[in-house]
Amino acid sequence: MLFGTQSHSLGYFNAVFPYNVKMMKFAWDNYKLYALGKNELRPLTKNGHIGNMFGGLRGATVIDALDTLYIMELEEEFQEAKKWVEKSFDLNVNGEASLFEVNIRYVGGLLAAYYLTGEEMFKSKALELGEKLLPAFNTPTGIPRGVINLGSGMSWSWGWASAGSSILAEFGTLHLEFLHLTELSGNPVFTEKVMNIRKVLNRIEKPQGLYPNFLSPVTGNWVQHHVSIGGLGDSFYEYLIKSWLMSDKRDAEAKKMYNDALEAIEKHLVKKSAGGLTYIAEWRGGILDHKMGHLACFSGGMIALGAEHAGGEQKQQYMDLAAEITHTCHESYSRSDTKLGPEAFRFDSGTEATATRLSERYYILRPEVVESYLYMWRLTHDPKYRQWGWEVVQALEKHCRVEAGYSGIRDVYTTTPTHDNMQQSFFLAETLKYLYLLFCEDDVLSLEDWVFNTEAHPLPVNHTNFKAKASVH
Ligand code: DMJ
Repeated sequence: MLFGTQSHSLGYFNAVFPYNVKMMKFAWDNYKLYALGKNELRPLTKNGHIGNMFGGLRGATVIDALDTLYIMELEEEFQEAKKWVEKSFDLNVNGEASLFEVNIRYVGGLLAAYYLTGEEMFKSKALELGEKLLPAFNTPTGIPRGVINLGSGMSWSWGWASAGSSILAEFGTLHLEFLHLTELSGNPVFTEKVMNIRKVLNRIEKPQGLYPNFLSPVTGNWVQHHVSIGGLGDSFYEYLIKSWLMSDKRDAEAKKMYNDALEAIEKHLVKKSAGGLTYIAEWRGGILDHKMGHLACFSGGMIALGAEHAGGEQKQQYMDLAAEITHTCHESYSRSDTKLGPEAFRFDSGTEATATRLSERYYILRPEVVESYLYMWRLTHDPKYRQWGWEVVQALEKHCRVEAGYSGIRDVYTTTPTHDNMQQSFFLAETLKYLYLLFCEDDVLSLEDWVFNTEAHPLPVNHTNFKAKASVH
């Protein structure tokens, strides 16, 4: 166990370190006080939010917070969360769940809690939940549908997804967790399901080498040619490079798919603005949309992580690209009045790294920009990444902290923002965890031994075999 046996040696900014822990405690204490057992806290009205993504499952914030509480050594709070999972987390539910969200938050959170603590209870709940996701794969191609009823096993596609299609970022973001489910259960079915997804993707022709975001689970053909490294596409690319890393660099197929995809992205989507900012545009049937979503800002970190393992000149080329994209994402923050970034920013009609539409000015406590700061810090040790992380901490305290927790804001371009009354569970899983790790020594959840799933839940690298109980260091 971590508690009581060690203390983290502090890095560069000693002051920030305990500060981040206090932020986590504040977020957790208020969730516990007003919303324990609901999925998320509404910090203005001081009540809980259930939402419609988790199919009747409750406690998204508890499961998402477990590993962050643990690594921050908030022992009492970790025990409270653990007790809730043990006594109150009910898996016998009925309702429409997002396969993707349940996998990344609940399965990922439970697996990470198991690997960090060795507590069997987390493992058995992860396996039980994993089993409930399997019927979503009963389609002609084996590409899962996006929505599943966890009680009946019925599954269907999102109403908004064109022509009954499945979403690349959703069916492409199961691999890490499903490999661990097989490892822990001895049941090959989980690995078979995700390897089949890979087979379908390898077989199908890619326009200009790019992966469109919508695929039919019936025919196995692309439904629409919209390509994005932001929403709808994002974590598919992330899971390719992380699958290779998690396999201790043995899964050569994943590495090749990642390299090929990144090459196509670089060729067709990476652009430079008149003001010299590098960004990744979206692609609609060959036409570029000069827009980057906040979600796309994870890519600085991903490209740096991949560059680390690229050979020769490519390593520097990708490291430069990663640094430029992270810089652009930082600009999207520093050009706002709150120093927090908008949901999407554009590079057209004289605009650079700024939201132009009212509907894109909000910030919902998302982690992607600080996620890239963490990877860039770990891989370059350029102190500016810690400085930028500290700016985010200050901005969160100033604009998002309210009496009973942290809230998203509706407009990053005003210093008197309106709050959206929602403390997202990923704020505790990701934003606060990445900010904390940014100020830790590199051996706390080292990048050699752990990969973070897309909700920042750490999963161990398969150095020899997964069974060896992992330790945080
Ligand atoms: C999280 O649930 C995950 O990071 C996911 O990959 C994207 N959306 C949110 C955070 O913004």
